[in-house]
Amino acid sequence: MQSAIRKKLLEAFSHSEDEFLSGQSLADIVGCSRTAIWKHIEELRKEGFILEAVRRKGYRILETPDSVTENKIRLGLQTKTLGQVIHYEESVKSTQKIAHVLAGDGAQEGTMVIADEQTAGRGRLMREWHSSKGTGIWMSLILKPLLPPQKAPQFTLITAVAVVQAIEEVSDLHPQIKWPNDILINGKKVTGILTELQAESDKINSIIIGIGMNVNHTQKHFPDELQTIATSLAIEQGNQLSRSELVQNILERMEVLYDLYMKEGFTPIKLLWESYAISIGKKIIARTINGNIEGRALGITDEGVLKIEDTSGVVHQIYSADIEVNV
Ligand code: BT5
Repeated sequence: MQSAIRKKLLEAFSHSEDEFLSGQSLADIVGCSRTAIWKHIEELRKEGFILEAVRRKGYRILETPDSVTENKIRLGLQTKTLGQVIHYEESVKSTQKIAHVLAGDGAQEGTMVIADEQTAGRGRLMREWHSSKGTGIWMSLILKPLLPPQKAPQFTLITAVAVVQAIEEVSDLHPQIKWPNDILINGKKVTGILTELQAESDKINSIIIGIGMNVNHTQKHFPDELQTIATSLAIEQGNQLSRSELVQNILERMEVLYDLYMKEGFTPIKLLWESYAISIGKKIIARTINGNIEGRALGITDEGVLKIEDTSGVVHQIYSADIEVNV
């Protein structure tokens, strides 16, 4: 977590676009000495930011590194709550694990943990999540909605919509959502979402939303077992994308959708979700811990639960499963 000075400095640069900002005006905006400003500028340089300094004009940012550090995400981030506290680490076992500890210690709403690499990233049911260094977005976001725990699964669907919208914003791609937590492009998984809870019987304390997105992977980055099932945005788009811009977009979209959800409930989210969903109307198999259910996916309920009609016409409500489409 960084100082209030660094936060204000990056905000000033976010608003200045290509204009120079003099050392004195930065000192005034931020409320510190020119020497302090200079020290922060040096820190940014060490992190790979290229800053031009011109006598009598001041400073401007020419280039930023392709990183997902706190400074990089902060520069230009337009949210009120989400991502206002950022914990960046170069390498962690799992951002989800750290977010759980922070949430337990009373982290404020919108706190996020992000890492350049995870060595023990995980999916649902403790499955492995492959998170190679410098290639993807490995992040966990803490939300604290005043809601009962039964509502938590809806947050996977809200997040899925935010992720699809963010990808559409920065690329020409049109991802699809496979209920409940997969984002696919051309049938291959590009993002997985993991929603976990800290709750009492009647109220949520924190929701911890893990997002794993393959961004700049080439096919070589994936291990054998993922070769045929995983893809990245770069593979599909044909060029590399800025991970930090994607993170900013995810946070901004998520903030809008979260506000909408808290004001108007799940119905508007459901409509958006359905417009991106891959499985609706199709024949699917749902593999649940209680066995497989085969039939036609009818859609989701107002609670975000999947409805499947089997061959005898019975409609099943599925709360958690892995889905196979087009069987
Ligand atoms: C998920 O689980 O899809 C949720 C993934 C959440 C990962 C994020 S990263 C940040 C945060 N910190 C964590 O430790 N986790 C979260 P699930 O639906 O269970 O899918 C897991 C399955 O996806 C695995 O069994 C593999 O088959 C496949 N898989 C693993 N790594 C992948 C990757 N990088 N891209 C595509 N598929 C992958």
